[in-house]
Amino acid sequence: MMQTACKPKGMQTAVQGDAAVKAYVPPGQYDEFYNFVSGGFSGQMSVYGLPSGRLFRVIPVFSVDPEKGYGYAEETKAMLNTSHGFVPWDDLHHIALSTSEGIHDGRWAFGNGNNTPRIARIDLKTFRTAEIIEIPNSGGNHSSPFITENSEYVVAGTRFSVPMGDKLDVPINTYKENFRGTVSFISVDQPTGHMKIAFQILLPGVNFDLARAGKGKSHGWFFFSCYNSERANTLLEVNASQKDKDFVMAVNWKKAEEYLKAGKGQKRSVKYAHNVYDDSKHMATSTIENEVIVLDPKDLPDMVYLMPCPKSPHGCDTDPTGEYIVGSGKLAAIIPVFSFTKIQEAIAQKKFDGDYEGIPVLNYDAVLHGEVKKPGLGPLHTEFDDKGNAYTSFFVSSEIVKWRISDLQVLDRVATYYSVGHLCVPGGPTKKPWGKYVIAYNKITKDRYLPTGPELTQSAQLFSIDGDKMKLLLDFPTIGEPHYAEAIPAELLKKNSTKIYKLEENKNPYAALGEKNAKVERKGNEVHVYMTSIRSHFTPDNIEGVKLGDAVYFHVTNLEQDWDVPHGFAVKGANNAELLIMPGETQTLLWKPERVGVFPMYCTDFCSALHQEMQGYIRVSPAGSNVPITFSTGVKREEKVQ
Ligand code: RUQ
Ligand code: CUA
Repeated sequence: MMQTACKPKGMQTAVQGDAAVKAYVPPGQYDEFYNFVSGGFSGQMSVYGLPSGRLFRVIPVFSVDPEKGYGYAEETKAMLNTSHGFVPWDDLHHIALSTSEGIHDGRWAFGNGNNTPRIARIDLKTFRTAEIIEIPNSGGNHSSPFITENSEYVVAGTRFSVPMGDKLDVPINTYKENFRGTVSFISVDQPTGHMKIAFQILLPGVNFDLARAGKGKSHGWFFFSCYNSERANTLLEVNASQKDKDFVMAVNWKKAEEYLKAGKGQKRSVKYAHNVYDDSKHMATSTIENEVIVLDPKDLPDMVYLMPCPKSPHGCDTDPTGEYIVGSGKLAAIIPVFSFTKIQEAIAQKKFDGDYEGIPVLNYDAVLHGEVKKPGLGPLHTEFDDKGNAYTSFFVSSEIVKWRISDLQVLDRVATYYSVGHLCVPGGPTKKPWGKYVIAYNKITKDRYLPTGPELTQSAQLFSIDGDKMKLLLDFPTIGEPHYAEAIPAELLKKNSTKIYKLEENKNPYAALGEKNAKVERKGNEVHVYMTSIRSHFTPDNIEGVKLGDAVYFHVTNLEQDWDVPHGFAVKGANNAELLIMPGETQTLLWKPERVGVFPMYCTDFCSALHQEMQGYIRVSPAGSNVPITFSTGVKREEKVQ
């Protein structure tokens, strides 16, 4: 059997038969699935339709987005606050869609910020970021976010181990003594979704890579892949690849909950931000928290176990039944599959091969269901269908390999172009895979698209999995570098989608709920413009009395109560962004004019036939001038004109 995937000759012909029909969604018709795709180093999450691959929306999460004013509008700035101050960028790798009883429920999507460790919750009614919580005692929040069966917790594991507590200024080469890892269990309040760090588990200084919750029979357990068990602090490419086996870590989080209840946790002082967006105030608030509770498995037995796993495991995936846990060693030539039942037996019978830093190591053979032999090179991630099959991505050999969980037989393989990272089967990480497709998110695009200079588009590929053989249906470009993605039936979301924000529910303190309430007020050197927008004018659209040195706050309320009628707002020389204001919403742009003159402002979203008429002027006079504040639209409401 072909081991390394050579590129087939004439790969353009790799698409056969009815592929075009299967991926074609005629104009005006809806896609079958929403596909939530992480944006990698763009820091955002993007939403595509499947099977068409059409892009619907980029949801700003960890990075500012001038297109929507996210991170620029005064109301949204607090979303990007951290213990390091305002951080306008991050690296989003993984998506976790909320589940109830292990099945997608369509409430929220979670995403991780790797660089300045954070977890975000996106509300799937509004497709907006609703909450961001920073993770203390963490560095490179990669093993994150992964979700338990009923969305009780989203879990975040640190990639980098770091010094913590009060011993922070230590030589890097004291890694082995001073660096530790943590995994954090963040509770999710039902039904509001509000997040809270319930507890952290303190762990040896290895790197955590990925994770999955148990489900079904393994509900109450969590599995993490760990590499760098060598605990190297330099040249990891060599020094963290010394050992034949690293670990998959099994955490009994129900046990952790018992310890927590029994008061066995230690309070640690830390500093992290917790940011919440309020949909009625249309405004985010940021709170700095000062404490977490840490559980140490050295003192608290029966909570954490390690299982040897060949060569630097990356993906760690549990099948829909919860019985099987698949480890994927990036440098391994087999795929080990662990059995939850055997793990429980091995624990009961104490089949340990010693310990690692005080944590019991289970005997490899005792917990192994079996190994998939000769699957390919560089296994990374595994997804599942509803028929007992698994699909594993192979980075080095650029292929997807389908294999059967029961007898570990390889059933099919298909080439990807090129170097596939994550895979997505709709519902693949849940108890109920929706099946039908597998999508490959590739790291390299090479010659698949028209060249666009040194950087080529990022790329996804859609394959059908409803027959015996996987078939390539479609290539589609993606935003940022896609890592993990999830897909959910459109039916589960589309009926709940928010169409407008109700004006009568708008509690923004700067809202003008009607043109009569529009006004301009001076408070010292702040000028507050309470402005409204409706097709096709602003109230007010002529403003005078602003002076150099003033800070002008445009609080714009969109009075529309119709779906899909946002208005935009921009003013010449503003050195931040536009606003894009949804129907019924209020958003604020801060403008500090730096010269005297009359400055145009206009609506940036083509809202009506007279959109191009939706404009106005604001006059800026020299500092110390005595031009009074006046404002108007059409008829002057204040008589005195300079
Ligand atoms: S990762 S390509 Cu950042 Cu999820 Cu495996
Ligand atoms: Cu409002 Cu264009």
